[in-house]
Amino acid sequence: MHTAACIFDLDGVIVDTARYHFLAWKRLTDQLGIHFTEEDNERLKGVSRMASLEIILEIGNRKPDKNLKLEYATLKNNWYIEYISRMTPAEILPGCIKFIKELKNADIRVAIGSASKNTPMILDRVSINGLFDAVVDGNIISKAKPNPEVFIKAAEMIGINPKHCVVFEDAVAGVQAALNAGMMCIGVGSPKVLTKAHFVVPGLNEMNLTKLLTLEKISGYE
Ligand code: B16
Ligand code: MG
Repeated sequence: MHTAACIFDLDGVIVDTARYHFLAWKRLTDQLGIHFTEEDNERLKGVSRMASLEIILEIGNRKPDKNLKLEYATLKNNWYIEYISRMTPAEILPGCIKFIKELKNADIRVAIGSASKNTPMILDRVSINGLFDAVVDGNIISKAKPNPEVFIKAAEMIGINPKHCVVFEDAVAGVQAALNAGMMCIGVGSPKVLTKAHFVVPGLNEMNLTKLLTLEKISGYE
């Protein structure tokens, strides 16, 4: 096989929005008197908004009712939107556009597979909404990563068999989702964290087409 499509997670792979998620959650936890650290924030990567809130409430040993939970999630999201609405194209992570353009020139389809409901706004703020053949995000899917729905849906939308897709992911739950979809997965971040990924690179600036094809060969996915 020759890779026919690459599916990119958004937060942590294309843009570094993890710090904005942290700032917004931190504002909420400070208000609630819950001790929440950057280390705790690592557990929220790739996890949906409501599931993230559940983790935070567990850390703080709080059990609010459903309505209060929705109120907390809305508060956090409003603060998050305040931060991301100020994002600029300069915040696209290094090497990302160059690699995606190289893939497109080689006739490889590119898609977004993100848990975030704020994906359209982020793509718009950093001016890359026209770059992808398909965008699958938290507004379309109902099952959060590690469920493979987000990546399977992306493959479906671009008309490519999942086994010919490669996923780029920065979160443990996202790597597992890619594997559950039967796709090759290249982790973006630390190999100590993304232990289940087929390969791990520190960032997309370390990727190019030749390297992708070489990794594909080694993995046995070719
Ligand atoms: P929202 P990804 C994920 O995006 C983030 O990693 C995760 O921290 C966040 O909770 C989730 O999106 C939901 O985001 O509140 O904007 O809908 O990494 O899958 O692109
Ligand atoms: Mg991510």
